[in-house]
Amino acid sequence: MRAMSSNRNIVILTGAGISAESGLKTFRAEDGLWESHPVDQVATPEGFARDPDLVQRFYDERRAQVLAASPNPAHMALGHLDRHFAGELLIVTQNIDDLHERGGASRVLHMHGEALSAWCRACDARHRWTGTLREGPACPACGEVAMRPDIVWFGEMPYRMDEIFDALARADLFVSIGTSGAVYPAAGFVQQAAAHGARTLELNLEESLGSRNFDETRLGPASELVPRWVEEVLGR
Ligand code: BJW
Repeated sequence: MRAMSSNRNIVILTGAGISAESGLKTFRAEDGLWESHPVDQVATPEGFARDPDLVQRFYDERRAQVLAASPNPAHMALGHLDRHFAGELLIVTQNIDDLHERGGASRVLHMHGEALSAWCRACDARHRWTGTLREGPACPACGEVAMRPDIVWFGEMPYRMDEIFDALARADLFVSIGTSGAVYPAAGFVQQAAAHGARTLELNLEESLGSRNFDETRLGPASELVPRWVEEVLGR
């Protein structure tokens, strides 16, 4: 088995678990987001077409929660890794919060969109958005009232998949942090990376649906596991 510090090309996949200790709810826990907001109502294009006000209110609240949250030691450790790791690194996050960026990371790709972005369906422009959308503000670019959350819902294509697949093919270490392995295509990244020869490591509070696919799983809170793993990688 290769030593962690010998890795030159790392792909990290993060999920809701890395932001749980920042106070942002995960989806599939007993008190998770899908308990109070059925997924087909708030996270599908059909749900949005049926009741746009409900969906806009859900994401208006999520946006406010993101703005109020702060990065935790796991985000800070990945920011430190990003600034000090000389090899190739890509943090692919399923999360729509900006806590990786506020934790100091810049090599971040948001495959499921961003809470602080609004997307105009009339002119395709995207705008940084910190306010609400439910009252139907006009698009700053074209003036139409057609803005939706810039979020990838079920049945929609996640963002920048070509870049992600290229990075997975080059990776010699794939690390998954705080994700249940319930949602594709992200749940399949571990097998893709392994097929190209990468070592695979999972950091999670508990065993996930995908645990059996990893070379190694470490269990515990991300705020403890991630800083420890980053120290290993940087060889300190
Ligand atoms: C801690 C912790 C702590 C807690 N420390 N850990 C079969 C094959 C392929 C696709 C499909 C398929 N069957 C159906 C599909 C399609 C569908 C899908 O996957 N459905 C499943 C239900 C099966 N996928 C799609 O529709 C996707 N698009 C698509 O597939 O396009 C076609 C395509 C094909 C091939 C290539 C490319 C494209 C789109 C999926 C969009 C998902 N959108 C959401 C909502 C929007 C974002 C938002 O509102 O925030 O994204 S759903 C939701 O789930 C959200 C998340 O990003 C995503 C993943 O959840 P995550 O992050 O794993 O959270 P949880 O709650 O599930 O888990 C938390 C974990 O943290 C747990 O494991 C805890 O233990 C852990 N944890 N505290 C460490 N302190």
